[in-house]
Amino acid sequence: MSDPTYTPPEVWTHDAENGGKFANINRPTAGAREEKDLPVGDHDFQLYSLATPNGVKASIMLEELLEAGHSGAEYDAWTVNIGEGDQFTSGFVDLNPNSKIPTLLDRSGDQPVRVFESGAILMHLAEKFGAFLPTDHTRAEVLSWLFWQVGSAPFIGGGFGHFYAYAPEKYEYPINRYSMETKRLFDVANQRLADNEYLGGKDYTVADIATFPWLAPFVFGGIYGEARKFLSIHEYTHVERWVKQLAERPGVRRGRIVNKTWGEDNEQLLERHSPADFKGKNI
Ligand SMILES: N[C@@H](CCC(=O)N[C@@H](CS)C(=O)NCC(=O)O)C(=O)O
Repeated sequence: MSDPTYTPPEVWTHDAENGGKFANINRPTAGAREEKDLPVGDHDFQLYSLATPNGVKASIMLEELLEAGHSGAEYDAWTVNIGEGDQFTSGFVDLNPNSKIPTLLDRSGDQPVRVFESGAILMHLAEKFGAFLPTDHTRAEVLSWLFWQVGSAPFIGGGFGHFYAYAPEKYEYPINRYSMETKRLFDVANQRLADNEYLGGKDYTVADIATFPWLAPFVFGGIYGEARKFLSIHEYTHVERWVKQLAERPGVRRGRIVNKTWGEDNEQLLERHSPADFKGKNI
């Protein structure tokens, strides 16, 4: 049991036995814990990821680029099992000192380039291929929504999801705080999508690619237990319209299962190296 009268000590120390879902991998330090290289395939783009909401932003973007005819966006996608600590190998940390998926290695230019942070990956690919990020006066609006998403995801995942679904006990205060914030964020998107087909305006952009993976699981259910009901997600009808519309896109359908290691067999794709890997999958 947690102590409701807890008074923080003068200096915080790490308690590895706190019982939280990720207590075994969480530590207050950065850096590699194990010497191990990453696998590398044939394509210019190497994606190291897992099909979490942050992870599929990158695979959806790559599949959307391919769908739009940018054949140079062919990529190898490798599963990083974050529950087993793959993000703390020396190879991964060399690409991402923050030890989080998704992480991209771009070998298409003179020098290999590492890109970490999902928002940076989306911008890097959008600029490289000249797609899904306008260059006219609407660019700032799209970037505003992209950064809104990246900045607000921790309140939904690390805040609401953690305390509602993952914490070892239910604590009323953080659940109230992050439920309110998650609903407020849904309302922001709902009001925007009431008057606009897409978050950035009239075109589908990186802002939609970043936001869809976080909002869709609440609309369809299947994230954080009964969160859909608990947060009355059915109230956000414009978000629901937009989620259902985007879920039909072939690039979204493929990207969502890349590096998926759970669910039905025909909805998992542990590694992706070519379009043929989707054969027989339920997409
Ligand atoms: N701000 C980062 C967040 C990425 C992130 O939180 N990734 C999670 C999975 S969704 C992760 O790798 N967690 C592993 C860990 O915390 O050790 C981004 O947008 O790329």
